[in-house]
Amino acid sequence: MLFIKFTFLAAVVAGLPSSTNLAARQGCTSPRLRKSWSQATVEERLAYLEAAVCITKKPSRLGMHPNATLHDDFAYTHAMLDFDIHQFAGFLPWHRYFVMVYEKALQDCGYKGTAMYWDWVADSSDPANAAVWDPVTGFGGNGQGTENTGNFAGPIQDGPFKDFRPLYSGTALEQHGLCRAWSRGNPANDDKDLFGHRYTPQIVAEVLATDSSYDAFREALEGGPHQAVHFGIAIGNGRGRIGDMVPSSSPNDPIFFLHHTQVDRLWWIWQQADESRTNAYDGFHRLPPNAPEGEQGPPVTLNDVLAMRDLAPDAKVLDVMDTRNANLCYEYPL
Ligand SMILES: *[C@@H]1O[C@H](CO)[C@@H](O)[C@H](O)[C@H]1NC(C)=O
Ligand SMILES: [Cu+2]
Repeated sequence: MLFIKFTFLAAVVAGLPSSTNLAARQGCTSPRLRKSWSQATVEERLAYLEAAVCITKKPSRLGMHPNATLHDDFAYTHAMLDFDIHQFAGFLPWHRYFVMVYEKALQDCGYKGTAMYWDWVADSSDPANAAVWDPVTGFGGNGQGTENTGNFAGPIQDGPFKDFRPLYSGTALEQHGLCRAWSRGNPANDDKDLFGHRYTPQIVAEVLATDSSYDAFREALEGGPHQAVHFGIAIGNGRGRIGDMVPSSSPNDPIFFLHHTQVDRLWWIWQQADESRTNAYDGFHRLPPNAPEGEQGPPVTLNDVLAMRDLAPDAKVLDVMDTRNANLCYEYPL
């Protein structure tokens, strides 16, 4: 406990002093506002969707397989790095950078706006009827049936991604129709309804109230509401076949990026609560699964690398801590 406290302080002290934060902000005079999907205009939503479809048709940057598109690159990179980007401190900065890389890809497809978020907290009492699932101004709805074989079941039936066929399941080749299996797909699971009961305003307020350390907040968010949304969209009927939002190739489903922009927003809100949280970063690296039980990896630092393989240049944790710096330069509505 004492050690955790110490590394928390050390991480804060090792961070740039706030005068340096101010200098880094000089290249960002008018940060762009990332909107909630349901608050955006129809024109803004359609422009986003058009660019998101464009990404599913562009050639791959990685060149892993002749069938791969740029969208597949996102799923593959995320799946390759699975162990290095989840269940430890690096989860939040890595996904912040990943959303940024996707936002740039949208803009390369002619989109003039920013990443948008699905505010699943606001929709938690009735997630199945959220605006994000609209067949025309959204991402289409639930999958149906068990048509796909292999790991997936329930290809989606409507929306702009109806004909999109993601190439990967994890890092394995398994081209399939994009699948969703909402948790209420099973009559026995009706009470779960996309697991909305696990990301209510009360639950998320408790997560945001975590003030013991950065990593305690990260764990509460990642293992709580973040995970519940993935499962709610794709854990389905519990017969061993699932939708795309659950395996490590979860970026297969374009809704992934709205989900993770919301996760990023919650971290941003947590950071806003106290100036010292801008560079608050602590916790430990993971050790490989075969490491002796109870052993921890080395402490994380703000100089840790955020790897993007061949999708985009690597970054450092410090590069993405402050969304008001010149690289990121965005905000959320408070
Ligand atoms: C690649 O696409 C072709 C044409 O759609 C398809 O027949 C083939 O099975 C795909 N390959 C893989 C590995 O999915
Ligand atoms: Cu992830």
